[in-house]
Amino acid sequence: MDSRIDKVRKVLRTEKADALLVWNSEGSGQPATQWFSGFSGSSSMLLITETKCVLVTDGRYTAQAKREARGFKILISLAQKPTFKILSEIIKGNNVHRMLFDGSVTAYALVEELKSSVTSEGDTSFRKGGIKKLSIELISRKRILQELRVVKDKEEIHLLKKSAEIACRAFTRLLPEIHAGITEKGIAKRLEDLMAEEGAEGIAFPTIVASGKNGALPHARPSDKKIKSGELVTIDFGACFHGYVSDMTRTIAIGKISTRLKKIYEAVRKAQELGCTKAKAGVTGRQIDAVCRDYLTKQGLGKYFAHSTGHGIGMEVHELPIVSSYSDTLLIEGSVITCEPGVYIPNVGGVRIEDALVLTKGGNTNLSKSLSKELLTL
Ligand SMILES: [Mn+2]
Repeated sequence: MDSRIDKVRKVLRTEKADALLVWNSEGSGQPATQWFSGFSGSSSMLLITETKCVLVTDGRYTAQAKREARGFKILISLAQKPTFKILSEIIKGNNVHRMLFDGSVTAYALVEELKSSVTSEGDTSFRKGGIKKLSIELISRKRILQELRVVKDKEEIHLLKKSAEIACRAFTRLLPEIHAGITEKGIAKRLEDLMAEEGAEGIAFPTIVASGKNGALPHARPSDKKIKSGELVTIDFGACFHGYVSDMTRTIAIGKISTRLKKIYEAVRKAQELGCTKAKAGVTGRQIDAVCRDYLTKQGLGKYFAHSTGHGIGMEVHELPIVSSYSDTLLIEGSVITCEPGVYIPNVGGVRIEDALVLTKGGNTNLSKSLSKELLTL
């Protein structure tokens, strides 16, 4: 955890700021809080300065915070002493004048409350020190919490691998159970149960199962529709393991499918493989997106590929880096991204294939390589 705190302090120096505030309000900001401190509770306030690490939470989490957030000073908010009051005292006691927060995960209402609370006149704790009003500047650095997590360390890569392996094993067990006549919802439910059996502590996101024409909706919700022979079924799923998520997609055929669907499948498979081959440290998201998109365009399918090629993944399903046609940032070794081109044709169906890749200097490690991408007919 120390190197993570060091990263924050480096940012504080560049930004000439005295503290980073992470507000974890029933989940928002939670992954960052856990990443910095180890604390996995749903509600807390974390403040990191050049010399101190403080975690404020409530009575529900006293024991848990002490156990998980080693290296952090734990303070418990009470009705008589709410979090804002504790924060005001820390700010005052540590000469915090410029405080960073991540505007992309911190509620506007909270920032307003914070402003009025920490700068309010007449606060007794300030009067004692002879200060009537605190002058504090709140600076939003959008996505700073994800930026800090963009390069994964060894332990994180290990957990992402485990999370992917759980999902892969569950899918492998699911396949023999799939046949015409079962519903999309039934498949989704079974896959989620299998992931739990394989060791997932939860699902990364609600499983997508889209069959036949439903496959034309990239993020279709599983329905009561029964899958039929001649259809493609797209299954997009992931597990959560020790706070780290997996995300993968396979499209399978039920019985004999049309030549057109087969051609679409092969085009997506080839595009996805081109993307996987391109992905490595030193290239941009735009370059990976371009190889997939250009290939599909050449096949006359470009206009049916209506989303970006991938996204970063870690403690959140969608995090930095960006893997799309508008990202010119060079990808860094140790980042983990997905590669998931797809084709969605209204009233016909769709195909998506997705793997998560750990970027290395010369290439990448595919976290879902145990799942074949050859068209599987069940
Ligand atoms: Mn994805």
